[in-house]
Amino acid sequence: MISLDSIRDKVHSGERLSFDDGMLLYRPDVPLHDVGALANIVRERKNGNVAYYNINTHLNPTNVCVYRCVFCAFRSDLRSDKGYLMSDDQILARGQEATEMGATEMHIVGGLHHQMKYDWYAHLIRLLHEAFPRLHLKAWTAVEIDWFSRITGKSVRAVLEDMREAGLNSLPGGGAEIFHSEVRDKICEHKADAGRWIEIHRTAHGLGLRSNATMLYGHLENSMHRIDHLIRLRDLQDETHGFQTFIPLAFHPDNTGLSYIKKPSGLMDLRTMAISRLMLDNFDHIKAYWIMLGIGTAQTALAYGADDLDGTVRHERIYHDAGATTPETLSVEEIRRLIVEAGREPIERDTLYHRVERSEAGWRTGELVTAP
Ligand code: V47
Repeated sequence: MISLDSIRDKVHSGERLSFDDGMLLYRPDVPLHDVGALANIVRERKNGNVAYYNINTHLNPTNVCVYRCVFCAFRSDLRSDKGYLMSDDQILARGQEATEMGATEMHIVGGLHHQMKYDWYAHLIRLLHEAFPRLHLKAWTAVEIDWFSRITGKSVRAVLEDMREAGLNSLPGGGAEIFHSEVRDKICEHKADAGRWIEIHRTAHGLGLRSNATMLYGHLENSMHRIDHLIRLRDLQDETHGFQTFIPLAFHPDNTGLSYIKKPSGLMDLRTMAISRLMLDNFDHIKAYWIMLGIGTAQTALAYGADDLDGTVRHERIYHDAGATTPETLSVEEIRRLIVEAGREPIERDTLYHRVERSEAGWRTGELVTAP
């Protein structure tokens, strides 16, 4: 018989939680504090007293998109006043700004602009890589890789190889949304389905590219869909060990096709963070993306299973178009203060979780950060 006690025993002995365990943890009569305390045990076991951050920036080269995901406030039609497409000069200026502020990573995702050819997407990776070779380019979700494969007829593997040759270093975790077709068919029926998303990450991992994974929650899904999503990710991680970080993403309803839905509560955010930490026993890192959670909840999440706050960010549009009220950037001092206040030791990492060491001369990456 499953109970909180049987789950507690499993966590203490390092035994994997089942689908039914995950479902029980979502039950409202199971105290959030207990779920958080269990997640904190796993976080501590994997990452000690450390919490990570990086210095990064976002680039969304266009918001014009062929898809109409109902949860998205960022996309635009070509002829809308809101639609934009960045020029090479604008893109290079962003790289310059990132380099001047000491960023180690640029997170690049955007719309699928039907008039832009595959070559443009590869070109902008090359442009940035050649001009700023030290900037890690974490670019293109699996949905974008799928689109490139569709418009060229190339295999996913060939697209990933082209992009890597152009300068791509890893894949972000977006586009996963909710895998279960009961929900996916309602929120983003046109784009890459669950099987395709997973196949693309499997292929990337097979090529030695690391990636992240996300889950968009707080819209039409229920706890069964969320636990199903986590277990599909866990299964792939067992196979490839290519995921670095899992990022639960809270739905922001403003300006979307689901604006009648209320944003998930802080309690739901913390419960999902904790359950993610507990279910994904083979992921090293769980990220509390402060842009989306809000600063207070992200800081609290460091006691509910999260060991990473993402970075300084800057130029984020996807969440701000959907009503996020967080600032567009945080300084390194602010991020470090949030971590210290939460009782953790702040460590700057690069995208691949090497420690970053800074001096007057600039920055260099040190050893791989591993569990103590
Ligand atoms: O795939 C879109 C989500 C994702 C909304 O890999 C929305 O390090 C909430 O994946 N409300 C993109 N969410 C962001 C993303 C991400 C973020 C931070 C770090 C990393 C990483 C990846 O944002 C999309 C979608 O799931 N999204 N619209 C919205 N209205």
